[in-house]
Amino acid sequence: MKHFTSVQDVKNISDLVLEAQNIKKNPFLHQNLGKNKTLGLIFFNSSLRTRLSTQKAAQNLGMSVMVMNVGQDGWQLEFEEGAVMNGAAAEHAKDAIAVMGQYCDILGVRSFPELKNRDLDYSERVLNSFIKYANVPIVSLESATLHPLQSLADLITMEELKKTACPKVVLSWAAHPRALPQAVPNSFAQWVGAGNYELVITHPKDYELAKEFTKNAMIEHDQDKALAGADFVYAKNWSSYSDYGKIASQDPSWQITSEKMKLTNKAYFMHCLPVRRNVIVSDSVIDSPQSAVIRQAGNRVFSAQVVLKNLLENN
Ligand code: SN0
Repeated sequence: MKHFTSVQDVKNISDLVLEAQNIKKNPFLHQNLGKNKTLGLIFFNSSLRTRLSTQKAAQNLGMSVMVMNVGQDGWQLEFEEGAVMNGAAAEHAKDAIAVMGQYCDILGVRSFPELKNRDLDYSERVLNSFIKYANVPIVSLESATLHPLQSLADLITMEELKKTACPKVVLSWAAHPRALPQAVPNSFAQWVGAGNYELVITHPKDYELAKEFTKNAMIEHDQDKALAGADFVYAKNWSSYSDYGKIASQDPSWQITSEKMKLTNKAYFMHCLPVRRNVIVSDSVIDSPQSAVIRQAGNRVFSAQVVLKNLLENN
């Protein structure tokens, strides 16, 4: 593994999940692997779980960590090649990123999409600038289109909880007051689609995700039909991909409630968090014993740790 930005950077998903499970059993086994190595975590956007879990994972490997909120504390960066920099941006990304690479052995970066220009967001300009200019391994901490550390933690969680060899996993859209990225659902569909699961995605019309990520999924617009017999229900809002970045529906009936969970095979409820309670999911579901959200968040440490371990060993 040279960088970690999508499932495509992983040779064998089940081996990686198994290795993460072994790390979970013995998190301090490799506490000297990262000695004298520095991880830089660069945030263009807010974070709670990603920041803390990745920091903890690095500490478990003996690394030291530097965190910077470039969105707030840094110079405004220019990403355009050849720009005449007489505007608001004080520094070109290629200079700033090359400098960060001088201080760090691995860099993690979070850069959400702007949800205005689809081609620009899906070109992953910020993430790819880090890969191009940092000269060190790059870990995506959620890019414009994908959130691989979350998806890996989701797979670790489902492998812990599954009761059958090939569980039915339902990714359900739910309404939200704001326009959110497609990164979490794209990434979840990509990872689950590559594993041993039956994946069904349910959403209102006009919420189709980019086909490149959902090719191994069945799309079912009737949420009740989709939920029937599910072993895992993964709720998430996303904004429209076709009418890019827009909210196409505010229909509250997509909320995951106890009634809907009754249609499933005593499914576990999953969400990446942060979640809008009683909008995306009712308190009765997220506070029930079937809720896996805290376990998922806990597994973020081992998802980050297995990735950092591999990057330290191979670079
Ligand atoms: C982000 C998203 O990609 O949907 C991060 C999830 C890990 N979520 C949000 O921005 C939620 C913001 C809100 O107002 O609920």
